[in-house]
Amino acid sequence: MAPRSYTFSHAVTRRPSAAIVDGLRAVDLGAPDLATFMQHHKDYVAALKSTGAEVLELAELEAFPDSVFVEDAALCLQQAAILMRPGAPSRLDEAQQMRPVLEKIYGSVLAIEGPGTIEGGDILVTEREILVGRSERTGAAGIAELEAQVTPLGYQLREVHTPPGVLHFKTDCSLLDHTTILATARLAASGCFEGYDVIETADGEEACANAIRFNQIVLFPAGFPKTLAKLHAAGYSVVEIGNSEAAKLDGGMSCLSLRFSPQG
Ligand code: CIR
Repeated sequence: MAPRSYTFSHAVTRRPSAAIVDGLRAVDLGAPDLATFMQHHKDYVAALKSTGAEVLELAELEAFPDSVFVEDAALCLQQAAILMRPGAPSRLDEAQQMRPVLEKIYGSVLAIEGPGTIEGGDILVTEREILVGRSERTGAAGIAELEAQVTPLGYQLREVHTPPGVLHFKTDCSLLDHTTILATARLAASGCFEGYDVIETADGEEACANAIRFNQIVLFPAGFPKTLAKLHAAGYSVVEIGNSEAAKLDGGMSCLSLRFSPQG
């Protein structure tokens, strides 16, 4: 059977809007450039499509500066899509913007009702479990609500910790295959990947830990040669995508899509 954690028939993306200059960021490294962001986004969508997947490209949403980062608004599993409840107040209603899109695909959707919060960037689905990192955006109540929704679907959820000062759990890690995770040394040192094989990002290249395995390829941010060499040496087929503009808003490869193979 095809691995459900990295085999996808579909993806959803949303075009960046001019409002990205108002996107949230931990450190101000300057405003992202829309034209460059759009080019990177185009390359990203083309890479997803190159695997044979169907990509639904949603129109930009000026009212939500961070809405290009669609991953935070929902968790898409084979059997169900679950709308998240983002912890950033300016992003809370992004989940409702995603509702009609996912209802059309899945027929109906589940939702985190609150009061807790949880963002997709803190959720790593592997072949054997769902890891959720507690963070500034994702708290115990949100995680408990998600657990109550995914347990009946046959998933095991494990709560872990996003490192302090790191936006999301997946800022620091990615799934590469059934048993292999790409992670920063600081996250791997927490012991949360016991039982997995870990490829650590090279020293000074922590910012490339957020990649995605999507069907036969790994989408990986451009500009991290030492870690790229490690992935090549391990036999992965890597496609580099420019990420300079998304990175100014603490975004990376996973944030830019929802990935799924819905099964009715
Ligand atoms: C935010 O702070 O919410 C956005 N500027 C970045 C979101 C990145 N999303 C992700 O890691 N899943």
